[in-house]
Amino acid sequence: DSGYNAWLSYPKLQQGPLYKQYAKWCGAVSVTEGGETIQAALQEWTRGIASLLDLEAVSKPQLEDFGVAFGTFTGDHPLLQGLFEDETVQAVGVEGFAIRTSQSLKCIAVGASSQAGVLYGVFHLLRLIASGKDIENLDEIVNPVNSLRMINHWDNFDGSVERGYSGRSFLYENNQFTKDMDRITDYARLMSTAGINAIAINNVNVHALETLFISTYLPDVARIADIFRIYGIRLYLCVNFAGPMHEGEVGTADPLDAGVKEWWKSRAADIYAAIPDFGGFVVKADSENRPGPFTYGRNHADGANMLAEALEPYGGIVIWRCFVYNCKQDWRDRKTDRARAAYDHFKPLDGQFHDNVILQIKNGPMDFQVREPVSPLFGALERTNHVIEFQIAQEYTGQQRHVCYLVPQWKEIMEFDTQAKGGPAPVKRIVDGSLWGNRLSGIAAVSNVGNDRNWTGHLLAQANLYGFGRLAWNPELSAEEIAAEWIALTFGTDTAVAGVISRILLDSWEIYESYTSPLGVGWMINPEHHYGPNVDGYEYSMWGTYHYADHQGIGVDRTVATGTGYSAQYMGSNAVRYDSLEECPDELLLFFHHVPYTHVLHSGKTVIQHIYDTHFEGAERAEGLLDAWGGLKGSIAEGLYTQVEERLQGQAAHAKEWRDQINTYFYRKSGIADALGRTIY
Ligand code: BDP
Repeated sequence: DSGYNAWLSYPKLQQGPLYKQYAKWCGAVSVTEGGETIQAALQEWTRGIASLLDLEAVSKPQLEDFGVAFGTFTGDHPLLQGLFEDETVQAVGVEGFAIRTSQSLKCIAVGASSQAGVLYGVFHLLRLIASGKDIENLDEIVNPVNSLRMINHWDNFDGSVERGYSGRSFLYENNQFTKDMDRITDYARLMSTAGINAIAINNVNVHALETLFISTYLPDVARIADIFRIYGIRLYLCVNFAGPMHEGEVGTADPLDAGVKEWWKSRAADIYAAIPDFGGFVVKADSENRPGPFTYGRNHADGANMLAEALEPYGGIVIWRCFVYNCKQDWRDRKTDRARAAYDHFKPLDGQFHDNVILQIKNGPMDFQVREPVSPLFGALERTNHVIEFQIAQEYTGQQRHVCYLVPQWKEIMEFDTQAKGGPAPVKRIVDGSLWGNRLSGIAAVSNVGNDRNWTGHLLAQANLYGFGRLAWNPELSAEEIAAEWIALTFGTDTAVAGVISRILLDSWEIYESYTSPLGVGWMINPEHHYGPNVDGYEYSMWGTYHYADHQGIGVDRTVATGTGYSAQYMGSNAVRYDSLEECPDELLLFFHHVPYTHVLHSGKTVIQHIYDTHFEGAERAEGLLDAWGGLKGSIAEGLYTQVEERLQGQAAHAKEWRDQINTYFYRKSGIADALGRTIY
């Protein structure tokens, strides 16, 4: 009841025709290959079947009657050899799988090119069963669309988690690595069954002791990598660009210095001796007070390429973050614009990065707000590997005290047509590498897990973690489909229960947006911890996150004629649309334009009335989420029910706080009364 098993809960299925069908096929399983990943797949299968069907899946070398068989194509399984013809084998990529029901052979077979593919395929079959799908006629080839499907931990060695909302780290405590390898194993199971194949285990802000992860603490890192490997996951580390200086060995971190290059090369040699399949480095440089190549008058390509050379002999990669901006800007200067920064820094360097460098670009130009336009770097980088970065951790979207199912937001971003290369060029086709033919590509996201028993604090935030993995695997899945999968795997197949939870999830982003910062302007949160309303929290600070509200109007002028010119970083009609007050979509109006409160939106409402209406409605709808959940009492496990109920109670109350602060602020600034005469203080 704690939620610990998450989407590996395998809720018991009801008796009935489908149950009979499953029981017929799942009573026996045949696996002939050794290897720890295959064995992990077998374990997952027997565990799943035992729980879903209350059935012991008897493992035998050869099936005598109906059963399931799985393994790699090059393994020695006679059934698999006979069942999958060459054409199928060739169509299955390195991490993909084929799954087929053969009535004549009385077998459901899962075949793959790699052991990891087998694991993905086995879980696919478990998911079909848990979701109540027919398995009599399966015939599918499934390959992941994105090659890198990555989770970034922001865990610190002291056990804290930067922007962590689910307790503390389960990787470290008191500057020591965890000894709880069972939890690491369960974590790896969760990640791989969601489709994740890469995890960076430490914070992008690398502190002094964490610089030793690539030296002193390598044996500890290797122990985690050993577990990840079983589940098809490569381990990555965040490194400090000034690493060579921290240990006092080299007096500089200049990327063109021979001593610095040597230092990184010898670190790489040590790492690969300990972890032969080490993924590579993730780097935050010259950003928010982190060291970087700028100190030495070098650029980001110099910095990234130097590290790339060190990793190249081993097939390692450098993931270099584009979250680079001036966090000490003068707030009185209306021409400086943080939104411009990533493009201004990295577009001129396009084509200068080595083949084993990937740029990691946050989905929007600012910082994971509830609403932002898509980063204009997508589409603009023609000759550089890059991935998109999402934030599963709900830093700005309710910190896992509010429910905010982010898959719809990510979907919208992935579908955005950048118009690159003459278009259509949706972000999903850029990050999967197909538009520009990138060798390396994919999706990364900041993790939302911690040592809370249910991993994510808010039970419903598990849907974001699962959903991220699934979307990275296949961006064509809809937010509804992903929610349905997660609900079935977590709560079972009761359609009434599923209907309620699905509605809560699917409405939640819109609801959260409606009672927080309006019309794409963002922020309005308390400085530092970023929770709760504070309209002017960052207004006169140096972080570059402004709304410019005065008694006449609000919004950031990012137009070409009178503003920061940010709108011109987009291509084609996107640039025109965002730049134009008439055409700019309502939900992004205040991101691009400074307007009077009386400006009329496409919706027909004035800006001020929109603010009032959405905030009244939002708080009411937050209350409605609690009511909806209340209807599930008695239909789902008590422990799961109460933990969500508590969070939804908190959300409903907090939404009112948001409503009142935002509405009051703008009522006082504008002096314009609510057209519906509701009380605003
Ligand atoms: C911001 C967080 C900060 C991170 C930074 C980053 O507030 O804690 O270090 O992003 O992505 O959202 O590097």
